Amino acid sequence: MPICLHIINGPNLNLLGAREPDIYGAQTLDDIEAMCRKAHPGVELVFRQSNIEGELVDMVQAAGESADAVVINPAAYTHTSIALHDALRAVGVPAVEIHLSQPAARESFRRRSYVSEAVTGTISGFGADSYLLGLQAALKLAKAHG
Ligand code: CA2
Repeated sequence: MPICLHIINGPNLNLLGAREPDIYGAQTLDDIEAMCRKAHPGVELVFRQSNIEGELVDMVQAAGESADAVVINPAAYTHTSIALHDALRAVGVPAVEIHLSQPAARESFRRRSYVSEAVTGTISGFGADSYLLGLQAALKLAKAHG
């Protein structure tokens, strides 16, 4: 069976490419998904997005059932969501938090991540390449967890 990685995207990331390209880049989320699939043809990738916190919790729980590891860009819920923190902790699937931008270099409210405490590590500030770097890290975690 191929390794299965779930890539979970939070609120407003469906707007990528349309607004604020100076911060988040010119690529759409579909472009990023295509780039991820091209980079990992042999890996089963489940790529999802929601603007709704509870749906993101459901996605984390589903990943706990069928993914070998998770890459998650929780977007603004990074800074607010104890529910996502709890879900990641509860399912115990190896997870990598990613961000397009570098939240630590932006407004002070972005310095707090509730998700960081529930994941193995974080990659941020590399634009769309954060997804590729996150996938690489998740693949390593998946292989290590066998
Ligand atoms: O840098 C990231 O990937 C973030 O997770 C993006 C979130 C932000 O709240 C985090 O602090 C860092 C925001 C996603 C909003 O995406 C947009 C895309 C296009 C236009 C406007 C917003």
